[in-house]
Amino acid sequence: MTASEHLFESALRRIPGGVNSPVRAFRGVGGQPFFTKSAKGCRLTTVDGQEMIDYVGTWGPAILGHAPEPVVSAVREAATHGLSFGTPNPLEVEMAETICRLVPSVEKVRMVNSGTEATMSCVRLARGFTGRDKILKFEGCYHGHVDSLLVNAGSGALTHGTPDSAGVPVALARLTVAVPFNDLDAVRAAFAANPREFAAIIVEPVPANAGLYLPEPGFLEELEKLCRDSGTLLIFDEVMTGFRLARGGAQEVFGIRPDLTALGKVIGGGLPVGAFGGRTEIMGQLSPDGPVYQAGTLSGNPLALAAGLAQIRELERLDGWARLEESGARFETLAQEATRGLPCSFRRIGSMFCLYFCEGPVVRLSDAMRSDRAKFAKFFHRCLADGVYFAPSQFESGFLSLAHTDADIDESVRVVATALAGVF
Ligand code: KE4
Repeated sequence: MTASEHLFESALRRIPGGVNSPVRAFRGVGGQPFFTKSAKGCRLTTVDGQEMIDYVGTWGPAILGHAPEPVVSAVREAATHGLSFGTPNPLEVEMAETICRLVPSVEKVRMVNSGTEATMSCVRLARGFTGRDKILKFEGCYHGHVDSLLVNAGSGALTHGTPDSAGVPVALARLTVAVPFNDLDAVRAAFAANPREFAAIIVEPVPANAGLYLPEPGFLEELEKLCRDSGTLLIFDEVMTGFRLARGGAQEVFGIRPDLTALGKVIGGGLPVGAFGGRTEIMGQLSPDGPVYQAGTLSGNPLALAAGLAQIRELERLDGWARLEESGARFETLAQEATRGLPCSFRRIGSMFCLYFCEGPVVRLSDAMRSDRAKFAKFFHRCLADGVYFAPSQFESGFLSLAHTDADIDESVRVVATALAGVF
């Protein structure tokens, strides 16, 4: 029995599914998860000493690679001054000013401790600000395990084939309308059927929890217009894309100014952080100024903010976004060569990518669901055996980091090509 197998056997006795987050259980690909002993740069090392090139990057935060020196030393330094104060601290001001500088649609921002808290707070705030109850979301978009948003969700909710979660009251789920992404007719029909009843549209501007697909030209702009014309708020869930696709995230790439934005992952540098923010008049509804309550013991935690600020500082110093685009383009060129003529399709934006095991365009969930999950699982395990770790589900995105060198990328695609030869 390997050390990972022994640990998993113990984990199963005390942790549901042996994991603290469902997608880690490998249910989407079969087999058992490995246990990580350490992570540095673009590599993970398992408790059994296996080293692998990592394209999950702890689901997005490790944009500089794992344990980057500037982030580690910032956390170490912060820890010498205390771990948590429960009072305002200077880093909160610096982080708020940094987020507002980088994401101009965010005029005021509040820190929380996860992406789920960020989107949950955006929804409650939108309902409080508009006085409306209904939410429009898109099939396959995942916004964390928020009751109102676990309807036709993506990510782990998809992997387990239960798009709607048990435990979510039907009465609450009924307030959430889910339509296909990139389907403006469906959006317009939903608005017509619920005139001036939507508090908000919440959307992943680049859906990356059903693999990865892109907004078609004009789609996001039309959502912005529909919201403006109906007094509905536009919420961009940039927990994954924020500070990754560009300095100012997807909203900078696509030139959209949402009313509220949910953030996370990169701004925590690997420590638990989320954030939500937007127009001053909306954020002014938040307690203690306004009637919408939201709170958190560890919100603005000094270690998490020290990590996030160090990570953002390093990204700006290196102009990391330009370098990530270069690495992404290299990876894409090589991956397209490796998949040429095969019934699969590779797509990428910036440092995010996905290899679907189906042919033809993928522009919404129903397309992604055509993917051959058995073939994906075979591909995943062949790559893993050869030292390349992709997300253990067809319905996730892959991530490049600044720690992935050209040699790492070239080696990875060689492994991909060999794995594909064994699948087809
Ligand atoms: P967290 O609560 O997991 O920090 O963030 C939820 C969330 C919100 N919005 C988007 C767009 C997200 O991608 C996420 C979380 N992403 C998943 C990966 N698909 C986290 C991995 C997991 O659930 O273990």
